[in-house]
Amino acid sequence: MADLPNDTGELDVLIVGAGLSGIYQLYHHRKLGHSVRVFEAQSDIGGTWRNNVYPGARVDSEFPNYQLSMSELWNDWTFKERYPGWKELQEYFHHIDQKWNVRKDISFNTKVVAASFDQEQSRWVVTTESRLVARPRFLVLCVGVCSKVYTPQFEGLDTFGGACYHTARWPKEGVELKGKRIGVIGTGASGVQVIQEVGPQASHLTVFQRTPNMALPMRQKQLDSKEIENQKLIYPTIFRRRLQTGAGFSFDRYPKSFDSTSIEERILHREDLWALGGFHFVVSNFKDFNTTEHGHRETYNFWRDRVRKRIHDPVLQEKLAPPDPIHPIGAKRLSLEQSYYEVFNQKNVKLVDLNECGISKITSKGILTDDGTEHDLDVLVLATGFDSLTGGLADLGIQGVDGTSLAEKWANGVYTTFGMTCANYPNMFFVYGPQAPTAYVNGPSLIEVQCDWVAECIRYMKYNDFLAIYPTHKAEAEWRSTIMDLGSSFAKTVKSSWYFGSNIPGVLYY
Ligand code: N01
Repeated sequence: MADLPNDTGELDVLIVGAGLSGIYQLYHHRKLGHSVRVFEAQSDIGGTWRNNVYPGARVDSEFPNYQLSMSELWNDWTFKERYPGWKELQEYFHHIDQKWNVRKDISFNTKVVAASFDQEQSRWVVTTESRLVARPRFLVLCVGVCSKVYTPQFEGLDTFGGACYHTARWPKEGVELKGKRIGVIGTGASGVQVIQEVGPQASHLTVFQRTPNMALPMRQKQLDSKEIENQKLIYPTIFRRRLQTGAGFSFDRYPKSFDSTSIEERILHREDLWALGGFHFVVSNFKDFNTTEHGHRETYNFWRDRVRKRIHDPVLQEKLAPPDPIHPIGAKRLSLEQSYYEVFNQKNVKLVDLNECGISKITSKGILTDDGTEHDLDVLVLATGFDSLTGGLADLGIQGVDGTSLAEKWANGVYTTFGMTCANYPNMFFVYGPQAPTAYVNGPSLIEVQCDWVAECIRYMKYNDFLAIYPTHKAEAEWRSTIMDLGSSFAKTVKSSWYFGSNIPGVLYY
């Protein structure tokens, strides 16, 4: 059988997905001497960073946090920017491959379409689009949160005569945007990045905004390689520290509470965070800044006033940085920006507030809004996000031992244990998925914690000749209740957020 180690397709472990988590999981099983294979739907490694190659795409996690912690990877690798872009991240993946030769254990262009558990043999039977069949004892799903793109059902989308791209399906060879009339729908992390990048190139840019983004200054900079070599002396400490903090970064909340601090200390601390840039403004804020009403308000007002100073037009100030917070800080993903707000001062850039005037339909020439205006476009960019938390997993066609698919199991709300396993799905694990800290933390930190646990669990199962492991329904119900208690107050305050699955019509996460 092509691409599998033997004719029966039997393996100890099958991993689905060759992004950072899939590769790190592979590393573990090789070390443990397990027979292991990775099935990857795309034609190369990199996962999210293979697909998200839209103009301006870069990671929002500050250097050196966004990388794996093993010294064999970082001792001769140096990022060049504080927030590396997609090209540099792809180079990082190639560096990993040079070190570990991961490609030899990966079947590319191999999309999993069905899987069920053979209880007699205690093995998964996994089928791919090309009819390859693998029979692993353990199935580890590493498909990430960006594998299933979300394109809203705009009327007439297929009639558009220009070029139309979702940010996560951007052509690898790039797109000529200079001098074009460009429309961008969506102002999430992808929208902010693409808008600030294409604004200066376009002959005209129209931004269709539904919810303003609370974007923070990135303060991007080039890194000095000599400085980094010195910093490497403390990398082990940094990587251990990121496992001890709330958001998986090497920095954490300010240990003082908002109310116990003088107004002077509050002002000076916020100024420091603002100058540092990035997520420091929220992650290193007072420990109760968003749980006390006045702490939250003071923080929001600071952000709003700083942003408004950068926008010339008072109407645009209101729309991009509204007088009052639209939802609690952190209930939706904040973004990092470099010149996002200045772009709206350009004469060739227009903001359409979809709350005042919605999209009526897409026409052959562009976008028709409810007020009868037709916005003519050459290029339409859909920065409309992903069916993030459950979409990629549910799409794999996996059936539990009761014959229920994951999509059916989660149709009335998501049930997992620890966001990593499911009742009725023996020997199946997932990483960076729903009901885990996924949305709230630095990716590699969580990936290492979860992958270490999964690999150790599989090692223990094999060592003790245990046949199957799965959680009970009671454990799932308890975990769901814990998650609901943690997130439901936030979830109720936002209309749509991928953090709660509520960005996808019909998906019931909460
Ligand atoms: O997607 P999103 P994203 N009509 O879901 C709008 C990771 N990531 O691709 O806010 C009009 O956040 C929607 O409006 P609203 C990262 O974890 C990371 O930007 O729902 N508009 C919103 O503005 C990130 O959080 C990086 O009102 C519609 C936008 O589309 C996650 O991926 C870079 C609409 C979607 O925003 C997702 O980010 C890229 C409709 N029908 C991605 N439907 C970095 O690290 C949706 N929208 C930098």
